[in-house]
Amino acid sequence: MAKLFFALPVKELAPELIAWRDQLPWPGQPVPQANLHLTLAFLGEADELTTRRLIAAVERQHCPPLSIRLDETGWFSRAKAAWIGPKEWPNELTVLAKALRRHGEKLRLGNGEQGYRPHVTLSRKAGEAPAILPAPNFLLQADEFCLYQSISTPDGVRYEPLACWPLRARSKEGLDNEDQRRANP
Ligand code: 2AM
Repeated sequence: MAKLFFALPVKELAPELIAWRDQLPWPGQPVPQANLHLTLAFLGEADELTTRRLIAAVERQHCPPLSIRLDETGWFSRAKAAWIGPKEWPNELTVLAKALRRHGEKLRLGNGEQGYRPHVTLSRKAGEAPAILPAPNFLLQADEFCLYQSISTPDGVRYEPLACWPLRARSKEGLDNEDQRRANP
């Protein structure tokens, strides 16, 4: 069984986020740079066949590239996670997150949570909210999303991408092909 989730990688921005966090009195245990991501949907444990079905189902998921301004910090008191996230975000991000959650639900995956609050967790086991002034201002430009497997190791958790899909605007050609596929499945 694999523990799965969908997320936007934050590869290019990660070093800047880490440098910013590390010069602040940020609460909790820092998340390592390689583990930073913006979660889209949490799926939980899935067997191999279900994972393959999930990947096949997501193949035709469309979403344009996303620009997400990370301009506020927050804290999930129950999860004890301190994060950076957007005050406002493109509707396409919510639509993508919900669609991916739905793909999981159709395969009986997920945790039943309905809301979506985009964030990048910067520390765990945080006993308090980060009190950060002035407000941050980073731009996350996402051009792909990935399905990750969470792997526990003696050195901590590691997230391995199992599959990634580009975020791109629908081309006229793509639409035509898709219309054709629908007409002649
Ligand atoms: P988060 O900490 O950024 O919110 C892999 O475990 C990722 O899935 C975690 O980074 C976490 O994202 C999210 N996650 C883990 N357990 C979860 C749960 N029970 N409900 C929702 N998201 C969860």
